[in-house]
Amino acid sequence: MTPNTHSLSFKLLSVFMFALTACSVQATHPVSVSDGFARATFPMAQSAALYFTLRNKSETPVKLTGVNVSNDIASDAQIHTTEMNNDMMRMREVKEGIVIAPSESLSFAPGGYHVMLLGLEKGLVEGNSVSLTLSFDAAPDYTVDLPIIGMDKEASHQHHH
Ligand SMILES: [Cu+2]
Repeated sequence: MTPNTHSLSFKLLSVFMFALTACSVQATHPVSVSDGFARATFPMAQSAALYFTLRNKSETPVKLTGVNVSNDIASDAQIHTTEMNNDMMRMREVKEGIVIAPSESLSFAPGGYHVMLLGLEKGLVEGNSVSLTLSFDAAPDYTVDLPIIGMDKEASHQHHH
């Protein structure tokens, strides 16, 4: 190893160590999460939807394999997609996961992909937040806090499961 490459790798190592100690794993994670939110629900609501945008910053595909919330928020969290089926909007659980291509974004938004919370312990209250953990095939888990914003009164379509 020449002195030059040695000092370069030492620098890279220092940067890596700094990232590890100064921040959490999120700084070096191949996926970033932005624009996340949940809608407030009625107090007795059984389900709620979470939305966010994922971006794969790496040069290899990354697959979102699962989602999880703590049991004191909901008994289950699932990846859902919304499909038109004979003029009916239907939601389907995406058990196979979703691949995000390199440098691509994946939006979870009303009318499309969303994370569905099932068996809500209590309604989601505006101003609070939901801690959601995302799991990937080739990257560590990523936990993100999603703010709960006001109910969407006009577009409020109830989810039936
Ligand atoms: Cu759903």
